[in-house]
Amino acid sequence: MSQEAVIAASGAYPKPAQTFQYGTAGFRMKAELLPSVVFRVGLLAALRSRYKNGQVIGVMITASHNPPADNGVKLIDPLGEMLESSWEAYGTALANAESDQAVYDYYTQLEQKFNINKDIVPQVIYGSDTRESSPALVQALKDALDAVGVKSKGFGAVTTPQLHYVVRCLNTQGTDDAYGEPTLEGYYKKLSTAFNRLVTNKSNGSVTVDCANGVGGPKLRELQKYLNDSIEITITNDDTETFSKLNSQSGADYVKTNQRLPPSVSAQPLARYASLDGDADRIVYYYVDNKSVFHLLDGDKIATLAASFIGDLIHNSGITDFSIGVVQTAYANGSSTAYIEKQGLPTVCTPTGVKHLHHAALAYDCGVYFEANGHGTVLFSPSALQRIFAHKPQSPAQDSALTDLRNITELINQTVGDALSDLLLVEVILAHRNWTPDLWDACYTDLPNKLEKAEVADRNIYKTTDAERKLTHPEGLQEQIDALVGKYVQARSFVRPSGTENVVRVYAEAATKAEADELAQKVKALLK
Ligand code: G16
Repeated sequence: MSQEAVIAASGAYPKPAQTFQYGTAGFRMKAELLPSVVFRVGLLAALRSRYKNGQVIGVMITASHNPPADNGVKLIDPLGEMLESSWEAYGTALANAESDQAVYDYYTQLEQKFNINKDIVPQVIYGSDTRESSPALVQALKDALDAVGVKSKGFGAVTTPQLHYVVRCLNTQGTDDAYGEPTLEGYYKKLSTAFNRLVTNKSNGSVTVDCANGVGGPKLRELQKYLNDSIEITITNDDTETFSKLNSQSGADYVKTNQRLPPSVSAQPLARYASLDGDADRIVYYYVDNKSVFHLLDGDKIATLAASFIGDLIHNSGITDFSIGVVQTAYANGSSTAYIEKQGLPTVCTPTGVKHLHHAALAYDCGVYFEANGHGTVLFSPSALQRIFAHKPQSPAQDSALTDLRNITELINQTVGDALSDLLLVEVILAHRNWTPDLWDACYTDLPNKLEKAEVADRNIYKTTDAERKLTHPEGLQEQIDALVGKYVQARSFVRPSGTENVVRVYAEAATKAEADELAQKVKALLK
C-alpha cells in the first residue's frame, strides 16, 4: 500500500459537507452522501481484518427498512456479529476526516495504535441489497479494498444475514466450530436440511410472505427450491426491478408501524401472513380473525414462541441445569415481558440495536433475543451446544425431543437476526404445536401501543439512559413525559433518537388503543 495510491483513490470520493456517525446499524442516509463513507469503511474493514490476523471481515451495503433513496453500510466481524462497538468510533472519525491526506493519516495512526502487522493480507467479502444506488457504492468499496491490497470477494445482491453467515463459515472452516459451507448454496442447504427433518410427516398449510420488494424475495424463492412440501409458501411483493417499490406500502416496518396489512395483501381469515424488510433481517407475522380484525404477531410474539418451544425441547430431552433467557428492548410490549416472566424465564432490556441484544443473549446457555420490530435470533453458547450434542437420551421420547433440538440449532442463523431462518423456525413450531395464528396469539394479549416518528431540528440533543427508557436531555422533558403518562392507566411512554433515520421515535402503551394513540400524540407534541 502506498500513500499515493490511497490518497489518489480517496480523491475519487470527496467528502460532502456533512457529519457522519456510525449508528444503530452502521452509516445510513441519502445514498448520494455515501460514496466517501463507503470508501473509508473499506479502509476500516482492511484494518479490522489485519487486526484480526487476516480473518475475513464482511461489508454489507444496505439501508434495510429505509426508503429507496437511502443506503447504508455496516461491517461484520469474524464470527458474523456486528462490528465490535469500540471500533465504531474509528469508523466515524475516518468518515469525517476532512481531506484525503487526513484519511491516510488517520489510517496510519490506527495501524500504529493497534500495532498492525502489515505483512498480513486482509480479507474482506461484501454484498448489497437491491437498491439502485448499490452498484456505485460497491464500486467505491472495491476501490478502497484494492488501494490497500485486500483479498476480496463480492457476493452480489444478498440478504444481510446471508453475508453474516458466509463470514462466519469462512472464519471457522476446518475448525471444530465449522459453521457451514461458505456459499449461498451452503446457506440454503443448511437451513433446508434442518427444516425438512423437523417437519417430516407434518403438514401445516400455507404462509404468504410479503418480501417488501427487496432482496428477500429472490432469496426466499431460491430457498424454497430446497424445502420439502410440508408447508406451502406464497411469495408476494417481490419486484426488485422497480426500485421505488422497495419497503413502500409493504414490508415488516410498514406492517409493524401502521399495525395493518400491506394494501396489496387481501387476507383470508385465520391464514398466516408474514412480512420481511428490505434486507431480510426482520420478520413479523399477522393474520385477520373471523371478524376481519387485523392482529400483529411481532418480534415479541416470535421470541415467546421460540423460548417456550426450545424450553420444552430441553425439558423433554432430559437436559437439566440449562439457562434460557429472553432479551428485549424498551419497545417490547409490557404484556410480553409479563408473560415471559410468568413462564419463569429471566428477561433483560437493552438499548435498541441487535448488537446490544446479541451481547446480552450470550449470558445464557440459550439466549433468545428479539426486537419488537421482528429483528432477532436465538443463540446457543458453545458449551450448551456441546451438551446438546453429547447428551444421551434415556427414552424414545427424549430421543425424539433431542433430535428436534439439534435440528433447531442448525435451523437458526445464530450470527444475526435472519428473516428467512426465523420464518422457517416459526413454521416449524406452529407445525409441531399444530397451532393456527390465533392460538399462537392467544398466549398473551398485547397492550395497545403506538409508535410515532417526530421530525426534529437536531435529534442529537435527545440523550437517553436506562436502556433508552428515560431521557436525560433535553433537561426537564422526561418529567413532562412522566406527568402525561401518569394520567393514563397501564401507561408507558419513551422517546429516543433513531440511529437509522433522521427522526426521533415516540412509543406509547396504554390500556386502550385510543389512549395509547392519544398519549403518543401528546408526547410527540412536547418535542415541537
Ligand atoms: C436497524 C437495526 C435494528 C433497529 C432498527 C431501527 O434495523 O438493526 O436493531 O431496531 O434499525 O433502529 P432505530 O430506531 O435506531 O432507527 P434495520 O432492519 O433497519 O437494519
